[in-house]
Parts: sequence; structure tokens; C-alpha cells
Amino acid sequence: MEKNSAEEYSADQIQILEGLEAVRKRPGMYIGSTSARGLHHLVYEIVDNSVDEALAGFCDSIEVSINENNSITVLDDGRGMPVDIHPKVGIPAVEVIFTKLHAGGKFGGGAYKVSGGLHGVGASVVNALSDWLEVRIYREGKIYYQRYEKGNVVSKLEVLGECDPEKHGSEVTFLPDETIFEETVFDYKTLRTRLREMAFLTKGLKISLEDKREEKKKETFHYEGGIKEFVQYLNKTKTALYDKVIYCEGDRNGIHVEVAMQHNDDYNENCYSFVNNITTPEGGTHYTGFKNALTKTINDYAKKMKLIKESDGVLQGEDIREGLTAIISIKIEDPQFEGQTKQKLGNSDARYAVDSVVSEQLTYFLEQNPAEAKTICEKSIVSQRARMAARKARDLTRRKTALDGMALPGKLADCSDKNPKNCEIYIVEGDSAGGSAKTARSRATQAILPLRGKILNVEKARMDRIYDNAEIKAMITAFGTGIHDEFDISKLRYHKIIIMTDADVDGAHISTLLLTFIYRFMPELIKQGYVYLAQPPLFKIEKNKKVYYAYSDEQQQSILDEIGRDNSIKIQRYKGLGEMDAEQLWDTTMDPSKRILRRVTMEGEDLAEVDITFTTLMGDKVEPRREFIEANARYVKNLDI
Ligand code: 1YM
Repeated sequence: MEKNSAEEYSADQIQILEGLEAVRKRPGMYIGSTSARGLHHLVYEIVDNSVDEALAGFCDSIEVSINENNSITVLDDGRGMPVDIHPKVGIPAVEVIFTKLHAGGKFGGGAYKVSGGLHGVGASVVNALSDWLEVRIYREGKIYYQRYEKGNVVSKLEVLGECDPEKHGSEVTFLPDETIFEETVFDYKTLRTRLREMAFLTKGLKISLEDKREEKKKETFHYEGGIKEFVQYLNKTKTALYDKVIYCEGDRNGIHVEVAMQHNDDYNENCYSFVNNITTPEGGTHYTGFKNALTKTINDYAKKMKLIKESDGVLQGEDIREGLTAIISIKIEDPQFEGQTKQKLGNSDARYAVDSVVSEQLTYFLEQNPAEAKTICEKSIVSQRARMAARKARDLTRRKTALDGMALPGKLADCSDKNPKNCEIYIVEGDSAGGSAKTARSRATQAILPLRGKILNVEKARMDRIYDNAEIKAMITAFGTGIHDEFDISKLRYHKIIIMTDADVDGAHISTLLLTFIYRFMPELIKQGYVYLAQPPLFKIEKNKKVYYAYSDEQQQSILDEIGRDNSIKIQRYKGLGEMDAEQLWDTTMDPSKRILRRVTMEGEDLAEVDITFTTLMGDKVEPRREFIEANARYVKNLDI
């Protein structure tokens, strides 16, 4: 795209490249996929244009509605999309924006063309993939209107009437084309997560979301503190080590840098980076710049204030980032994305920009806030010691396994088939249920690993204690993949990891502890769909020697409806796996032809939200946990992440 130096927009700055047939033919190329993810992406594309208008300083409110017919309306109070006639094509600029691929306005020259979309495509792609789309523009006292169907113009741009000359803005309503999308129902929660994130990333901007369908809801996201409030939000389920959020902001060579951070008493690093409001899960140069600046600045300060001794050696970056929640957000004119998924920033000048802004302002913060500075240094030193102890413990475990020739845990009853594709491992709560499972199993393909009672809560323990825990060590060796940087999915010994616990509150708690461990140490197992929850029955119903099993209250009722409710009927409520003998356990929970397994997934794939879910459930703050469980009763019942 050529850049134009003129300050004011004029219609001839829009470049015309292609028609929209290409988009309808290969939608995946433009919005990533035609699944639910692609569907929601349509909304972000339109909202991105409004956010660009906000970043340019002309818009402070965006309203998004999910209408009753599942169409979406986005309304902003910006300047209103341009309506003047494009000199080259002789049609109104707004029509060019909606019907020509890659049409865009001026880039740079003060405002950033952010275009947060997956491939930087915009309104025309949404139009191409909509059954119909209507645009209304409020500008200079007039209301302009145009309608399109499947990307084609069906009515010329017209003036619908007059409006208050003070009113200005753009309004787009569209209905996704159901012949293109596999899923056409919008999910309120998915939109909420992303819109809230956009509001955090654009301080002062008000974004509202309203659901006008059956379950009526409306929320407004508006954060004067921007990413500072984002950090507070992410830390709200944790215990912060100091009240202030450290905030750095500045410009270097046309790159705008904003960083906010605060430590909590957890052991995980919780940093998220963004480029032009798009998340970069794989980091990149901006994130590297941040890490360099943080490590260097804290070490310099700690040395200068004699908080570390010569003999302590330097604090590693990971020591300083233990328990750190941070947002790194930059705006750059021409972002280059690299890596397999194109989610890693490559621009080398971004590294310098972030490093420079953070080094300068963090140094200043530490000098101005000695109490906070001391807390950060002390936390880092404790973490450094724990890391050294953990390494020792890990080396020890490694040496041991090397000597034993990768000894599998003694309690594991392994299967005989050695092809991981055919194999499954049941992680079973308690030795007695473990015993029944060992008797019941199909030896060729089912392995059993019994665990003793509650396992360690990895959310609340340091690495050295984690490595020392027998149950955790047993799982790590049984799975075969290793953990963290040493994780290797090709070494996975079972393609189904099945957690089998009692169908009660304690069982649910143990499942959550196990999932927390897997999520923190081997998240790929969950991402790639290898982790399952077994579902034992809740009731055994017996009539005339015939046995029925019910897995829910509803199912119990429907069985009783079917067989009648006369007195001879015996109903047993299972309190635990231990009440079943081996045969019953096989019949109800382990027989691959009859059992019910639930695959554990990461809903929404929003990493910040998943982190909050785990710290809410496993952290030590009671109030947010109670609120969360009340709000997500279904979650606790289904235990999907
Ligand atoms: C509900 C969606 O698209 N708002 C919007 C879009 C534009 C402008 C204002 C705008 C931009 C400029 C000048 C400029 C767009 N303009 C263009 C293009 N809301 C929504 N609000 N005047 C108005 O960037 O110079 C594309 S989007 F190409 F015309 F500049």
C-alpha cells in the first residue's frame, strides 16, 4: 500500500485492488477460518475501524449490539465514513470501502492505521461474507444510507434524512452469510472478552456490548487507566505485593510504547504483549526489549543499593518475572509478523523502543519508590534461590531416571501395547479405586496410575517442592513428555489421559488440581486434546435383577419414567468409585464401547482468561472463588476449562 503524505483525507487516497469474489471463494484466507472464530472475527474487523478512529482522536464511544435476528450492529461517534465521490471510479468513498478489497484510508501521518484484523483486511471482507450489510453515516446534519447483499450494492448511497448537525458517526449492521459460516450464532462471552481487552488497550475509549436476544444483557467497558487497570484486573484474584502499578509510556522513532506491571505472590509469569491492539502470544522484539530492560534495570538497582552481594551472582530474568503480571502494548506503523502462526513481532526497532522507554522510566520509578523497589528485589532473590534449589532437585531426578533406565513409577500398572495411539492412562483417585481399576481394565491398552488422596496444588507451591512431590513425579514419568522447555509431545506414551475421580465435590477438587498441574506444566496436552475426564455413574437402579446406570439426575428420572416407579425397585446413589466392584467399574466407566468421556478444552483460547480461571479456583483468595463458582455453576459441574 502506498503512503500518502496529505494530512486530510480525500477520496483519491483510497487504492483499489480487487473485487470481492476472491473473498467469497476462499474466506479462510481472509479471516482465518469459517468456524466460530472466523464468525466473531467479522465483528472485530468492523470494531477495529472504529478503534482506529478513536486512536486518531475523533471517537470516544463504540456501541456493539447482538440483535434479535443474530445480526450485529456497530455504532461509533467518529467523523463518519467519507461519502464524497472517488475521483477515479466515480462512486462514493464509503462504497469503495465496502466493495473493494484492500481499500483503505491514509496511513501514518500522525494517526496509526491499526487494522487489528488477522490479515489487515477490513470492512469489504465483512461485507463479502454477509448475507446483507447496511451502513448509516451521520455527517454534516445528514443521514446517509446504503445496503449491500453478499457484497454487492443493492441500493445507491442515499440521504435518508436530516440529523442534528452536531451528531456524527458511522453505524454498520450485518448478518453473516450462513452458506459460508459453519457457525452463525454469536457468543456473548467471546465478544465480551475481546471488546473488554480492546477497551483496556485504548484508555478512555468507551465500548459497550448489548445482547438483545433472549437473555438480555448490557455491559460497558471504559478504563481511564487503560493497561494499568488491565493489570489490576488480571491481579484481582491474586495478592499483589505492592499497591502501585508501575507504568511506563513513551515514543521512540515513531513507535508508541506502553507498559504496565505489578508483582503478586504467585510463582507464575503472567505477561501479555500486544502490537496495534493485537495479541502476540509468541512475543517478539517488543517483548524481548521489555525483558532486557527489566532484568538490567533491577540488577543495576539491586547492586547499587547493595541488596545483592557479589557472591549471589546476577538475578536472571525469570527470577524477576516470577509472579509478575505485565502488559506490553506498542503501536507501530508497519508491523512485521513472523513465526509459524504469524504471531511474533519481528521489527527490530521495536526492541530498542521498548527497552529504552522501560529502562528510563523503571529506573526513575525505583528511585522514587524505594519500598516497592526493595520488595521487588527481595522477591527476585528468593526466587533465584528457589530456582537454584529446583535445579538441584531436577538434576537429581534426571540422574536417577538415567540410572534406572527411565524407570516408570512403581504404582503404575502399564499396558502391554507400546503404540501410544492405542494407549490410555487412567489417573485414579485413591488406592482402593485404583485396585478395582487394575482388575477391571483391558490390559493391552489401558494403564492405571492410582494417586493417593489430594495432590499438591501447584498454583501455591514453588518449583523445588513440586519436583519433590511423589504423585507429580509419577505422572511426569508415566506421561513421558517431560515438562516446560523440555516438553516433547512426540514422547507422549498415551494418547488419552483420563482423570477418574469420585462424582462428588472432593472428586471435582482433585480433578481441578490435576488439571491445574497439567495446564501449568504441559499445556500442550490440553491444547491438543489428549486430556479427558471419566464420568462415573451417579445412580444404580435395579429392577427384577436388571441393572440400569444413570449419570445425572435427569437420566435417573427418565429411566424411572420408562421402567415405572414401583416398590421393588432398588436405587443406590454412588458416593465414590470405591463402591463399585471391578466389573461395575468396567461396565460403567472404563469400557470404551459404553463409557462417557469428556474432553478438556480451553474455552475461547484467551490465555489471560484461562489464567484467571485457574488462579480463581486454586489461589488463596476466597471471595473471588466463591463469586466465580456461583457465576459458573455449570463450569464446576462440567469442569471444562
Ligand atoms: C462502525 C464502523 O468504520 N468508522 C469510521 C471509519 C472511517 C472513518 C471514520 C474516517 C477515516 C478517515 C477520514 C481517515 C474510515 N475511513 C476510511 C477511509 N465504523 C467505522 N469512522 N474520515 C473518516 O482515515 O482519514 C476507511 S474506514 F478509507 F475512507 F479513509
